[in-house]
Amino acid sequence: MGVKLHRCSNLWLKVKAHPCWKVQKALDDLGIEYEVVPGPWPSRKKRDAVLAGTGQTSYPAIQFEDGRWYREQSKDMEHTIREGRLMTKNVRPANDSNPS
Ligand SMILES: N[C@@H](CCC(=O)N[C@@H](CS)C(=O)NCC(=O)O)C(=O)O
Repeated sequence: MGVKLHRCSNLWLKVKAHPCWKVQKALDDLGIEYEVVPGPWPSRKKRDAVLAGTGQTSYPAIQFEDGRWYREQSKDMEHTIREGRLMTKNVRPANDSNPS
């Protein structure tokens, strides 16, 4: 199934300057399988999932299959994806004291 792309619901806005599209296009270009999870727009208050996962309310954000999340500025996320480093973002920190 791949990763989940949590993004805004303006799915029609496909221009480079649009943060969500920038990241979605990079996933497309790299052939990374993903599921789009459109969030509520514009209400930040209803963004419970992305807030719980990333500690903030902006999109886009990526959720890995094991439930971990990745969120940076969209331009940095794009670079990460295009450089083939997306999966390196799904590494549990060395000091994580709650392994499962
Ligand atoms: N500088 C941020 C901007 C992110 C951003 O504005 N995302 C939009 C969706 S495309 C959003 O969540 N806007 C509404 C909000 O911030 O509540 C980035 O590039 O990641």
